[in-house]
Amino acid sequence: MTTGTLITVAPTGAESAKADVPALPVTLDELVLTAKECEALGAAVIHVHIRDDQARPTLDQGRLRDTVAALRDSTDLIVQLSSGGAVTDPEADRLAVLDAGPDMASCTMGTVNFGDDVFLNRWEFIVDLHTRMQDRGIVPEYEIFDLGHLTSLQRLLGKHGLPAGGHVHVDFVMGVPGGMPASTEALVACRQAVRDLPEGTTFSATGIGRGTIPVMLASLSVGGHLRVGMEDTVTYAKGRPVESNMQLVARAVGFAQLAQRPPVTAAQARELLGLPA
Ligand code: KMH
Ligand code: ZN
Repeated sequence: MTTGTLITVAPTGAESAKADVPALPVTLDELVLTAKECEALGAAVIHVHIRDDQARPTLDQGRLRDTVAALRDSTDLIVQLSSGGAVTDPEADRLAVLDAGPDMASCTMGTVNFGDDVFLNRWEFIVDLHTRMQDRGIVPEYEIFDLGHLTSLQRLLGKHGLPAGGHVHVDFVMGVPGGMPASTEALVACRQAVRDLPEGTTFSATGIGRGTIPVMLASLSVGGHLRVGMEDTVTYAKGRPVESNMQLVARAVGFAQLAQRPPVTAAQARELLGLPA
């Protein structure tokens, strides 16, 4: 069992506008530079959403392939594409994300209200995503926005088997308006429910907005890993906008070191997540 901390950076997301958040990496060059700098600081996984020439979220197949290739050329980071996209993305486009051949892809374990929107994840769609990833050797990160999503994951694995590589890794996304709160109590409840999943299941956690720091500290204290980045928060501290993703990764690394659980390298993360070396 690793005692280190797996740090995932989620630098862009699909929700913030470049006009509102100028530091958001939206071009391929900005993304690659961010990836290199976050890797140097201690990130091991990059959770990727891409943008078009107008900085709008897109699941364009060519751009996704170019992005995977560029990140592999420039870094050793584990490339995790978002299959969640934006709330408006059709299921077919979200499934087609896998055609870009990432190491990992996200797989959200249920529908959730998402602010004023709905992030739709039908059971049949989840099964489709999970089985396609099994077929292609793409390792999922199961996104958990609510406690019941863990029950759905237990059902999924029971009916359709373990993911590629045989290791189960989940990410608690806490504090989305409509999902579970970004509280220590909710994280502990999730951590308890993880015990019903296959032995060795690992988890990371991220708190949205002001939940970032409490969730980070709570996750470290109960043996969890960390996801940070401008997808999840654009405010560093009260009244202080995030200057860059690197600022968030550096803070996470500092907390992990204080917790005596320093960041794992990308190579160690591959082993942890059941990815080929
Ligand atoms: N943008 C959200 C609707 C994922 O990347 O898989 C979905 C999301 C989760 O960010
Ligand atoms: Zn995402």
